[in-house]
Amino acid sequence: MQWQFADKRLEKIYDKVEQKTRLSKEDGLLLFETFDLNGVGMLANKVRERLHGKKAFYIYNQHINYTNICKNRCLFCAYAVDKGEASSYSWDIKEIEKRLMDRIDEPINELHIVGGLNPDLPFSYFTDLLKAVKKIRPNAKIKAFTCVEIDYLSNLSGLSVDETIAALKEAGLDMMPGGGAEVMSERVRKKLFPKKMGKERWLEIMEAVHRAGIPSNATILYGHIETIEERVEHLILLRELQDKTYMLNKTALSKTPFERKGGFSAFIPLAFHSANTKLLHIPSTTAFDDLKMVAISRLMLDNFPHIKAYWVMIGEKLAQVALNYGADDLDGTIIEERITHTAGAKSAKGLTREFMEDMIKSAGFTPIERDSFYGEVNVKH
Ligand code: V47
Ligand code: SF4
Repeated sequence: MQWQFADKRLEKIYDKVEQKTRLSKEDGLLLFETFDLNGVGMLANKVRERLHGKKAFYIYNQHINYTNICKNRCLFCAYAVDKGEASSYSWDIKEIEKRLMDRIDEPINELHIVGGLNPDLPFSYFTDLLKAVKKIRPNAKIKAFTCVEIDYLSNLSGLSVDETIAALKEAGLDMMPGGGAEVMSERVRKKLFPKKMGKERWLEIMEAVHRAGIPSNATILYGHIETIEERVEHLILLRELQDKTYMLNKTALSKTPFERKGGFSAFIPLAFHSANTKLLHIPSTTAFDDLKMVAISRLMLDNFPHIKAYWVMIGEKLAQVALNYGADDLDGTIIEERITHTAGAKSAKGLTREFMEDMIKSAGFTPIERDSFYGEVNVKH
């Protein structure tokens, strides 16, 4: 029997989901406009179950935010400071080695490494950093640097974008996180992150990254001044790039457990947190908005294998609920997250593997510990 939608307009989207037809911009707008959250969630869950059944993924990871000095100073960012400010820091390679060694007994599978744009760091710092991490953790994958950092490093080194990516890959870069695109709207960029690259450059660099055989994630920063239309346009731009890199990388990137269809692996909606930013007047996102963002991402991004509910941003409890609204991944155990916690996130600093597994099981899903490429690890049969 067909689901009884509170908002009958969703019936035509149900038919499209059933027939695996791509949703249009108008469909995306309707999904954001409707108050029928459970209807939207049911549709997203249908897609989620088709792709992953009852599996829910997480990873045992460690974040390394190597410096908080950043010359961009985006208005939404609480993490970045100017050089000389009391809270500024920049870790040298020895400090990073120490932080890795402090946790060497833990079964960490992925190092997530990002930082600000600190003019004092030479290009060699970045290749040395990757090599040092690989030496200490040869079996873990390195997911590092956003397109913003790649663009910066290309300018710093005088290398082309392709050469920069090749040099970083050679030094140990395995994958890139999402981040940096924020919301692909020139209107929003001018107001909130005027010093950061625009959407054309972000898409151009991401395409080059995928062409080089390096997979990445993608994100959206939502819940500030963006419109619903800008959110939908952002999702469509990502979907189009995913189609394009599939064509480019048919052989290189499709041989993964889930037959990845392009360079993008997961999409992560990031809920804006205003504490300690210049946008303090903007209220937090609501649970309604957070769940809808997850669900609509699942529905619009039909060519993305994974949607993450990032518990650091929306809290452990809502992330668990989001598993029924289209999300199939809860990201990682993470012990030390700085970017969102500086902006006032109330979530825990880190979760144990047991907590993560219990959270997934009690929502009716099967926990799967994964590696960076969604290969299953520590499988207990
Ligand atoms: O690009 C900055 C966001 C991003 C705030 O790929 C903020 O697996 C909320 O990209 N409130 C970096 N968000 C984080 C990121 C990420 C996180 C987790 C997993 C992955 C992945 C990627 O953090 C930035 C920006 O969009 N951000 N300030 C803030 N006040
Ligand atoms: Fe710098 Fe990134 Fe923060 Fe912008 S979001 S100020 S680029 S660290």
